[in-house]
Amino acid sequence: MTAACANKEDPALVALLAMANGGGSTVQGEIPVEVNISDVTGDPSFIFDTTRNIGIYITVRDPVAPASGSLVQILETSGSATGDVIFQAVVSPEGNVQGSFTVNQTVNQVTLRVTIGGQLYTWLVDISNVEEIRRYLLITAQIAPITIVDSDRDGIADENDAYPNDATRSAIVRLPTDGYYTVAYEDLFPKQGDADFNDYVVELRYEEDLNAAGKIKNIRGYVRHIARGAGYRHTLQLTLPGVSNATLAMKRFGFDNTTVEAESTSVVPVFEHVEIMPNSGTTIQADNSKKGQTYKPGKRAEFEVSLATPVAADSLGTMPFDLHLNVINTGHKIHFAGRYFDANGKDLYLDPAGFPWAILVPGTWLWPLETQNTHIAYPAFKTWYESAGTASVDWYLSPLADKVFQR
Ligand SMILES: [Ca+2]
Ligand SMILES: [Ca+2]
Repeated sequence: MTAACANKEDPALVALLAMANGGGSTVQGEIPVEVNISDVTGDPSFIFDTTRNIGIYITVRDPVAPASGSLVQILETSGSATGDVIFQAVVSPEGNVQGSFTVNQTVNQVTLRVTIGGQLYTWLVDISNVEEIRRYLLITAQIAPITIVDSDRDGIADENDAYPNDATRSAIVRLPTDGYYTVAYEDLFPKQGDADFNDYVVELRYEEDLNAAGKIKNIRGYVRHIARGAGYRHTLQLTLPGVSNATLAMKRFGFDNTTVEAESTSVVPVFEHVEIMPNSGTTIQADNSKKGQTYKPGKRAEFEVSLATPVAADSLGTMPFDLHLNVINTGHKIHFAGRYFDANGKDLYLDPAGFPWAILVPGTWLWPLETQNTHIAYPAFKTWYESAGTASVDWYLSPLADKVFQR
């Protein structure tokens, strides 16, 4: 953490304490809880990230003991009443939960929901500039033991367990929570590209299965090749750092979207440079990057990685993990920035002007037409990166219609 870190004031605290004393309706229980908030804020270095990972450290205790069995959840509400669970874990015997979750940079607020002794407590958490949510919840009364229905005895009640009969998994986290990410590469690395970000484009979403401790047990990926505005040929590869002996189930579909062309299951001793999409000369029927061209979707793949040992989400990095382009013609691999550095600490995947060769954009992004620089096609793009990601955070939603490929 940087020296600039500071505790973040949270108006929800005041509201909570008021409600714990009998007012309001958010606290749906009778168990009084005191909250110590020490969220960590900071100013993370900007590397063109449109998502971020936020750490979560929660301790739940009653006056005499850790409050074992308490369930901690993070929900991305986005205005909906219930919201999507983006993190879930039961506290350890010591009363602790430690983990992380991923949100788009445009998300400024999440819901922290803690179930203590069968009672539900919710807090809205302002996550602007927050890198870690750190909260100490002290229950100021004795809790009467309650019985929960937990068929697989993983500590997560059936009603909150996405896999009520599988003790190795308890939650499904969808990334993004709605729709897809668009992942786009410039393929001339190490030469600077023309920044049209249409050389190789896929749409992608992941699903993570979390175990009761909030660690990732399985990862499913859904990928479709959607543009190739380039002369080169490529394959798409995935590295999951530190993951060994995982089981990979891969299914590849034809252009009709439904015919299974290949299916395999294998144990991957070291999960490095695992091929997700084969030669790009075989996976798309049109380059989908010229003005007036009709969009023709390419082939897609679905895969599931079952980890031999669950891992903490932050060990895999930000979205889209280490998904990288292998350029067949040049022999170069092109990674997202922020992952590989030389001996002097210089990022190997930022060009001399500080630009990456790979970007991830939430949603169905319209990539620039051939030779149309992203700066021109997206007028707010420059504002975004010149402000180190603090202004025009949703720059990708406002293209100039005649400068981007219309799908
Ligand atoms: Ca369970
Ligand atoms: Ca379960």
